[in-house]
Amino acid sequence: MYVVLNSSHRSHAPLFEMHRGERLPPFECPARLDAIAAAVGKLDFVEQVAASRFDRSVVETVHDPAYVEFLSTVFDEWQAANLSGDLLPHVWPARGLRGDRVPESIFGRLGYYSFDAATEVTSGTWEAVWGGVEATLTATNLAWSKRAKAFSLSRPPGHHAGRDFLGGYCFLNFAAIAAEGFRNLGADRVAVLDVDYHHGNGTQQIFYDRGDVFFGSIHASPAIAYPYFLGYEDERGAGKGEGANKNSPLPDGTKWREYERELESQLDAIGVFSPDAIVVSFGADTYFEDPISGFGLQTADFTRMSQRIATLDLPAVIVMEGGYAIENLGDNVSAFLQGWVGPSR
Ligand code: OKP
Ligand code: ZN
Repeated sequence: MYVVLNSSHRSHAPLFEMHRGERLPPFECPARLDAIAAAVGKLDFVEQVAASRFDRSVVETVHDPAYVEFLSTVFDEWQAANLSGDLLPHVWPARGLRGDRVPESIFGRLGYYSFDAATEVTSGTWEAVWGGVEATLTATNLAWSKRAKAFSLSRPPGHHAGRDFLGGYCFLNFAAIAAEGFRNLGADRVAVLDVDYHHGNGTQQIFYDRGDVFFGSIHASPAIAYPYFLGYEDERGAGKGEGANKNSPLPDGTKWREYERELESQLDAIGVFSPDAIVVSFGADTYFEDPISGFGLQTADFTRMSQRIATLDLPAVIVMEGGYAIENLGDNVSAFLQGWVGPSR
C-alpha cells in the first residue's frame, strides 16, 4: 500500500466555524491530518512516496477553469481590497434569483462559487488544496502503473466541492480528480465509492450525466443530515449517466449490521458496472464518537469495510474525506488501511 502525504495541508487553517449557533474552533483542522500521519507512519505495510508536480489539466476537466482561477486568486484580491480575516460567503442565489451571472463584487462571486458558510478561504487555502491535487494524482499514477492500492493522505476534504463551487470544508474534488486521472491513464470505466458519513454531493454532480464514471454513496439521509439538498435514493443519474449513480441513505444510529447490507448492495452494483479502477472517498466520521455525525461504527468495522471493498481486486485510490474524532482518527484510518492488505493481496 502506497501512501502519499500532502505536506502543505497545514497552510489551510481556518480561524473558526459557525456550529449550532456558536462560533467554535473549526472541526476540520490541521491536527486531524497530523494525527493520521503519525499513526500511518507506524504501519509496516505502508510505503510512503513523495508527491510529484502536476499542471491544471485534469483539475480543469472536472472543475470549471473560471472557478479554479477564482479559488487560486480570491484571497490575494481580498487582501488587495484591504479586507482582513478569512473569506466567508454569506449570500446565495436561491430560487427566483439570477444564478446564471457571475457578479463583479467579491462578495457576490463568493456566493456564486459556493453553497454554504462552513468553508473559509484563508491565506494558505490554495497552497494546501493544490498539495492535495498533487498527492491525489501521484497516488492515481502509482495505483494505475503498479496495479496497486494508494492512499492520498490529505486535507481539507473534497467530496462536497462541485464543478464550480466550494462548500462543506471542500474546495477541489479529489475523488473526481482521481477518477478523471484514471480515465486519462487508460481506464475505460471508473467507480467512485463514497463511505463518508455525509453525501458526496460534489462528486455526484460532477459525474451525474457521465456513463464512464459510476458514483455510489452510503451516507446519512439528506432529510436529516448535511448537505441536506442531495443524496436521495431516487437520484440515479441522467442521460448517458442513467443508472450510474447509486445512493444509499441511512438513518442516524446505523451500526455495522445495517451498514454492511448497503455496502454489499453497492459492491454488487459496482461489480455489474465492471470498472477498471476504483476511487474510495473515505471518511472516518461514521465512527460512533464523531462529534458532528450520527452513525455507530466501531474501529474494527473500518477493517471489515475495506476487506469487503478490496475483494473487487482493482487498482485503487483512497482519498481522505471527513473524520473529526481526532483522538481516534489515527486508529480508525489505520484500521481501514489494514483491511486492504490481507494475505491474498
Ligand atoms: C465534511 B465531510 C455545521 C454546519 C456545516 C459541514 C459538514 C461538512 C462535512 N457547522 N457542516 O463530509 O466530512
Ligand atoms: Zn463527512
